[in-house]
Amino acid sequence: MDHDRSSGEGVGPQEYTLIKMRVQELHGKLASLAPKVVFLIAATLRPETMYGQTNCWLGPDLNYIAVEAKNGNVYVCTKRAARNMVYQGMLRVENKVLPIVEMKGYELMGTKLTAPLTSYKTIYTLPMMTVKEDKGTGVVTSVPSDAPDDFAALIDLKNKPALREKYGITEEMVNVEPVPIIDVPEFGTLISAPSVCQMMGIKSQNDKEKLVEAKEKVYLRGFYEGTLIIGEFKGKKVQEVKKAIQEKLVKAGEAELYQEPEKQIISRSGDECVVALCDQWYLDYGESEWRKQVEQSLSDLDTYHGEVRRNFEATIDWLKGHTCARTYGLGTRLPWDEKWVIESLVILVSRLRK
Ligand code: A2H
Repeated sequence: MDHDRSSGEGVGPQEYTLIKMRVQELHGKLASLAPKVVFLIAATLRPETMYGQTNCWLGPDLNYIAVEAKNGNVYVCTKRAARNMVYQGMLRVENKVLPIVEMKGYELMGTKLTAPLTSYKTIYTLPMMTVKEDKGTGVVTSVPSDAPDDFAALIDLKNKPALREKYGITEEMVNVEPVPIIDVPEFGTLISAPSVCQMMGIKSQNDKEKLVEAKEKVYLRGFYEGTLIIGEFKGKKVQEVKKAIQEKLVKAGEAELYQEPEKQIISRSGDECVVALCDQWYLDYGESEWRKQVEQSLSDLDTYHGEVRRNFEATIDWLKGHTCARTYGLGTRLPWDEKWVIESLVILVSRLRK
């Protein structure tokens, strides 16, 4: 809860779609996992772009672990992501991270993967220097047609043989081209990310400032004005089909939903907080009968100022389920489920009502 945090007050959960990229052959550090099915799981906010995947990014110097998923498969991701997953019922063992294998990103470079929706039968893991350990799973799927970061990192590898050599990457592994998947009116028939990068003179992933600007341009246009030009949802607006594509991937067992704090949250005991899926009691503020009564009361009330009335109306409109109980602290026990204590602010409201 907010008052248990030493930093990160008000920070909420961020949902990602985890794309399951199956490892085709288990070599090196992953060899001991056979005969299990192993996936690198990439966190994305844009599941509708998966038609355009050309490769997978790992941070070469980041630490990764392999953990057993609930369904018996093995997932590869950062320890931090696994720590969120064990509290969301996604892994075999709950509430504790049990790594089966630990490895550095560079030990996984050049791994052959099978990814959903893309027309490339095999995609490879490649190094990207800007992959963050404290975001998503540390595994990033690459869609160079629609993500300037992905495009810039890919041209770096194509243009720099020394960089490829350092990580054992062959020319064949980077012999991929951005796939046109989303049509954006302003860019005409050009593919968004490559054309914006070219216009802005972006030549490498080191052009950090320009990349920030390019990203804003491409993402906003792609999301609000884009139309898919490939696959089952061809001809539909990106905004309208994003959810349907996400659901389709999840149903087919090709993706999972995952959440983590949208920014770092540290508890008063000094721990990094996770998003946990918990049982919880809610006050059903959105219930239509209750709402009608509240609206009636408000209409009978003299608020003295229109602004006050509008604030009440907006809040009544927005409030739906609101958590109302906690497991510790001072307070009154919930009469029908005594392991819970009624949240103190809720008591305050009921006293005010009296
Ligand atoms: B997105 P936000 Cl086509 N380090 O997926 C760096 N970047 C990471 C990451 C990490 N650890 N984990 C995820 N990401 C990327 C596709 C995509 C994405 C497209 C267009 C935009 C876009 C293909 N790459 O992101 O900071 C992933 O790239 C736009 C923001 O949580 C993920 O979605 O907003 C996105 O960053 C999440 O970034």
